[in-house]
Amino acid sequence: MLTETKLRKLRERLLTRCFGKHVFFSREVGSTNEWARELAEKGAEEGTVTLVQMQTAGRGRLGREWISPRGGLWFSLILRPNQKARQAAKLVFVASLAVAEVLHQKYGLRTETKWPNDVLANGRKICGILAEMNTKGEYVNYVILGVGLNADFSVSDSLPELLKPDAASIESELGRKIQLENLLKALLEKMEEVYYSFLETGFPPVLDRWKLYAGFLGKLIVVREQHQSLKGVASDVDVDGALIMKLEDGTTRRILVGDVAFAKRQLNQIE
Ligand code: BT5
Repeated sequence: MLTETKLRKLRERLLTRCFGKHVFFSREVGSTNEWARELAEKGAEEGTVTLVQMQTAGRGRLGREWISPRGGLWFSLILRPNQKARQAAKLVFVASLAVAEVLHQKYGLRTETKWPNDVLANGRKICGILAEMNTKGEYVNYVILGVGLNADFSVSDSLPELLKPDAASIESELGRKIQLENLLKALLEKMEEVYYSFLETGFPPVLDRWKLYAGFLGKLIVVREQHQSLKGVASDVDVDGALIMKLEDGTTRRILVGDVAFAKRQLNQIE
């Protein structure tokens, strides 16, 4: 379990320029994204992290709930990229790529990125990312990048019945506990490396790396938008971060906001 002492030691070993140099830690808060937003409003600098043992009001996208029992890695990162909002919206890919790479490289998990904000392990959701933004005109004031990673708890003991079939945790996949502070260290280092690559060389190289993990590409999926569902093949993610879908009638659709689920039946006629 994460403790103040372990985090103090972690800060001495952390190989980053600014990510995690300031870590605000608590046993329990409502949402680390909300806590980070309050700090950002007071001027907290880029790289500041809020981290907790458990959340009582963890949130997902579109007002959904994020279940955050003890043993998970629940944290948020404050970023202040000097960018337009449209570009900064792609930061969710930076975080999901970092998580997919770290879980694969450090623990050998078969990870996948799933558009727009999920990381899967062995086909089930192990991590969700919530990016929230505050803007000044066209430009970003700050971005809060929230990472919810099911780590040191067992899915069957700690998540509600409804979520169990589609959720994974590191403990359930590996059959053992890990050192959460070492995972946090690896994640902050990877996230910073990918973030600077994004700032210096732009989104396309990050997207190419992200696509190496994008197991949903080429598969038959159902996308739920606000008012409708679309079925078709996920053919690509473009340089704006939009999902490109080839529908059953042969037309192509570009989707900016939605949820992807895998369709049960694979259609041969869609190439
Ligand atoms: C997400 O939303 O996947 C973003 C989750 C971000 C959580 C982090 S934790 C740290 C930071 N502070 C916060 O308050 N939030 C961020 P979305 O794509 O909307 O997925 C939400 C859906 O995932 C829910 O409706 C459930 O179906 C499912 N879900 C909830 N908790 C889960 C869990 N622990 N593991 C797997 N699936 C879960």
